[in-house]
Parts: sequence; C-alpha cells; structure tokens
Amino acid sequence: MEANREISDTSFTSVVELTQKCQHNIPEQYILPPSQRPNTSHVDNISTSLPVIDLSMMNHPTHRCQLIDKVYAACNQLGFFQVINHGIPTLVMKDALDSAEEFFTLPSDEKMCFASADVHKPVRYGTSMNHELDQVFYWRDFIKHYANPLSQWIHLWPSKPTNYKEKMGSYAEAVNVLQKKLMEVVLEGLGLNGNYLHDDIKEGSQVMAVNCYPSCPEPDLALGMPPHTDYGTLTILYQSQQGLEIMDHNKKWHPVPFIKDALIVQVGDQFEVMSNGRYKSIPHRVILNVQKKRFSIASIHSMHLDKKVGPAPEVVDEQHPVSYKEGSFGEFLAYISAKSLTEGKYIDTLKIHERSNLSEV
Ligand SMILES: O=C(O)CCC(=O)C(=O)O
Repeated sequence: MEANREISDTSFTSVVELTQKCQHNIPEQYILPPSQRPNTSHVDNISTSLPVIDLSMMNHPTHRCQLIDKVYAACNQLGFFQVINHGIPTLVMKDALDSAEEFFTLPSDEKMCFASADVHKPVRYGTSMNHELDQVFYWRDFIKHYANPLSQWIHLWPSKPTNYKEKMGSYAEAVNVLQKKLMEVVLEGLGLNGNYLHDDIKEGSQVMAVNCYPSCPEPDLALGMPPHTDYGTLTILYQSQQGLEIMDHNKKWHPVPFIKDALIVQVGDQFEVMSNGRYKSIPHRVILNVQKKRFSIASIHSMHLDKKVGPAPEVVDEQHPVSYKEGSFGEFLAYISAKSLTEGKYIDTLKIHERSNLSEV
C-alpha cells in the first residue's frame, strides 16, 4: 500500500444499515480468521480485580499520595484503571450518550455527508477501522471529531440531532478538564512535576471517537474493534455497557466490568514513550453481543499534531537507557493512512531496545 495514495472512496454500508436488514448471519466480509476470533479460552475472568480508583481524594492533603501510588501501580502494571467520583455530572454523561445514539439512528444520507477514509479530516464518519484498508471488516460505525479547543472545531460537528453540539460539547469540555487533572497525578506517579509539559497538554489534541456497535447475530466470529493501542497520552472512555477487553502482560484478555457512571482510563503510546516504558500502552479490543447495541465515547488526548515526544530526561539513567525514538501524532496519522491497524503498531517503529516486559499484540 502506498503512503500517499488518493483517498477517494466515501461509499460504504454501515453496520447500522446492515442490521436493519435483519440478517441472521454476518456477511463473509466480517468473519475473522479463526486465530483472530474472540476465543474465550484466552480470556481471564478476574475482571473484578481490575483497578477502580476513587478520585474524591485527589485534593486531599494526605490521601493524594496514596492515590498517586495507586495510579502509578495501575499505569505500570496494566496501563488501565477505572475512575469513580471523577466530577463529571451523570446528566452530562447521559446526555452525550443519548445524542450519540440519536446520531447513529439518523437516516444514512445525514451521516454520509461526513463520510471519509482520510484520517486527517477533523470530522469523519466511518465504519470498521478504515473501510478502504481493512481486509476484514469490524462490526462498528463511528464518528470522530476534534474537540480542543472546542470553539475551533464545534461548528464542523454534526448539526443533527439538533442538540448534538451542545450535549457532546459539554461532555467534551468536562472530560478535557478531567484529563488535565489525571495528567497531573499520572505524571507525579512517574516522579515528574504535575506541571510537566503543562502548555503542551493544554494545547494538545483531543479527538472524540463516538462508537456504535450494533448487536451481532454471530458474536463469536467477529469483533467490534481489533486489538490495538491508542496513540495519545490518555484515553478516557465512557461505555454504555460491557464489551471492552484489555490485554495483560501474559497476553490474557480481561473483560472490563461495567460500572455505572465510572470512566475508563487507558494509557496510550505517547505516555509509554514519555515514561520510557514504565507505563504500558494498553492493547484493547471490543467484543460483540447478540442482545444489545453498545455505544462508547472515547476521548483520546495527545500532544499537538506536530509536537515530537520522546522519553522524559528525568526517567532516563544508566539503568534505564533511552528505549524509544521521538514520535508525533502527525507521524502516527501518516502511518495509519498507509497501513491497516492489524498490519503493525506505530509504537513498535519507535522502540530502540526490545523490552522483554512489554506486551505485543
Ligand atoms: O468502544 C470501546 O470500548 C473502545 C473504543 C476504542 O478503543 C477507540 O475508539 O479507540
């Protein structure tokens, strides 16, 4: 596949449309080879022990240290935790999810005006991961839009449903505030100042990936999303029901339990690089179910498109030599425009030493 290929094909059949035709079997195009199916023998059901962190202690003079220790352990061992008492009102979250659901139920032509396979578009409606590159399709429709600063992007977002901009916009702003607070504790966990790269974080990129996974008649044969890591620093994910699975360092999959009003925090590639491998960018995938449609809103935060990110000098020493080259969000986008996610991970192109304790998908 050539890197600078013309991206022209905007036509596709969404999974929402497919399922309206009441099919009892999934089309051939969505059937994964047996080795990539969500094989339950590789799934560990210890999900109840996955970390849940209460953020109400964030500003407590003595308990903040314990909170930072918990955050460090979670980022170091799994690259994942859930947060409760995070400060985003339940109604703001519910309204955003409702407006997402309404968007996906719009007639096809209302959504197709945002259709594009060009990963550089600030607003993009699509299906699977990238319908132009994927060999096998994933059971997912999505709309992605840039969100920071909101005033720069919101006029490009869908105008239907009529309250989409208002509801999704309030959630995007609230989740960005939470992200800045979380960045402080995640950085402090590494021994860095909570204000480290403060301006870059403030002016960083926020991409909202709003996902719809219709119920699937044959969930054992397909996936909603393949195993992948997120490029940015932190992803904050809100899910309407269970369906996300994360991979641990023994390559075991763990279903992430649904906790009402909790948010899922995932470490992305940029943090793995900044921490020189102390934090793990978490491989994750989405499984499907026969009963119910699932929605999720992933707020993917990263440094600005052109900002080169390498390991923080403070975490590098003789015992921990530089293990990653510098990379940027812009370079990541160039990489994924040419390659399907399943063909290899961008972060692997940045690794200098093969680290035996890092998970590979
Ligand atoms: O829907 C989910 O649970 C995961 C979404 C995700 O990984 C993404 O949008 O990158």
